[in-house]
Amino acid sequence: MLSIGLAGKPNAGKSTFFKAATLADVEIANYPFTTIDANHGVSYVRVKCPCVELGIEGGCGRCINGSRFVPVELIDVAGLVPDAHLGRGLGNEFLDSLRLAEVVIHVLDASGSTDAEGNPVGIGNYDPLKDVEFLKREISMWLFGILERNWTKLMRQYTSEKAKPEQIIYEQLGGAGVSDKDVRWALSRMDSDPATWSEDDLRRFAELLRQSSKPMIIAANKIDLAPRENIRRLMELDEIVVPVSGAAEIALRMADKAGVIRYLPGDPDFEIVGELNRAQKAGLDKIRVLLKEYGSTGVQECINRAVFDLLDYITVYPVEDENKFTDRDGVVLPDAFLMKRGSTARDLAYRVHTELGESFLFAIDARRKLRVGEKYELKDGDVIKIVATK
Ligand SMILES: Nc1nc2c(ncn2[C@@H]2O[C@H](COP(=O)(O)OP(=O)(O)O)[C@@H](O)[C@H]2O)c(=O)[nH]1
Ligand SMILES: [Mg+2]
Repeated sequence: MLSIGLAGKPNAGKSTFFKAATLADVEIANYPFTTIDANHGVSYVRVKCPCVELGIEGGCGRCINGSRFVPVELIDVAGLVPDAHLGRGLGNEFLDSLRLAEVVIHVLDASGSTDAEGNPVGIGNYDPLKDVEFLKREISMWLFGILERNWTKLMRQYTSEKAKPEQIIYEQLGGAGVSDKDVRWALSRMDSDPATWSEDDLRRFAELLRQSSKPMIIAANKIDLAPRENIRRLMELDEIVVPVSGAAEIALRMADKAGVIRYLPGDPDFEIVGELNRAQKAGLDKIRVLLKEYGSTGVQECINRAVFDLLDYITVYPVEDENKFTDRDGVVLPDAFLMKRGSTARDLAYRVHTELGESFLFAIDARRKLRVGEKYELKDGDVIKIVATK
């Protein structure tokens, strides 16, 4: 499953975001579990289910009024402080939990009520823009540390054994969730031979590796408290910045679970359907004002933008019956797979089952009833039947 890391300084709101994003109603969670352990949970991207466009009567049973929730893993990385890569505040241990993450949501306290170390200082007394660069630096310096530890040895291997630098570097970084593609991309942006690099060059290289292997989106959290000026300045940055209130999202999901409102994660509004006391009503009224201003609480938007905008994934639906859009047992659109844009029909076959990948003959684009070959590039929302020799 695709992994998303939540990182940031202490008290920025990571655990609140984590709790909100992993608190799923039974209807949404057509996945067996939502909590893996205290820091690993299951969240969902929200996509438009093809069953609506395909005109499937009565819907597919796997979506809620056309909204489909596809599971992703969320990791709550404990708070990082400046110089975490040097081991400050248990830094390295926490950085290591980012190994699995393909993308990072930087949860940032946009209200300016916590200082660089996460200590409370009162709203507006710290400039949240100062936090934007710190996390990037910690992650790239963590990667730098892994490389630097063995750099001399690695370069000796490279020059004496004529081994390929991308291979040596990739092996050294293997555990940090850096792909060979990331290494090749970063190398292509350096203008000299690795054997001649200074320490500064190696730092620059580590930062390139970070950009490629741990791209980052900013969750400008606590918008319910934040001075509007802070949000405006954050939105002007050359980054993906999403205004967020993790606290509001928790309140809405709990109220939905309790049956007093109807709300789907990511919705721009909610409907009151149960009895509310005065305090609950006042709390929800405040949240409604926030939703009107920002369009949503931002939690779902962060997950979606991380997966679809930053990582460039698409959603694909394998079926066995291209006319009824079902599996063998008649379940309509049983599975939704997140795959990298550029993936092919054969990649999908492998994803369903190794055997299906190996015995692949051709595929059928079920929407167009069109036969396509192994190299066919999957499109977002494709419904595909794989035909194999066995
Ligand atoms: N007002 C408000 N408070 C929040 C929000 N998110 C988190 N908090 C509060 O900020 C504090 C730190 O939150 P927590 O999730 O524990 O931060 P972490 O250390 O990053 O995991 C707690 O008191 C939360 O209730 C939010 O969206 N709005
Ligand atoms: Mg926490």
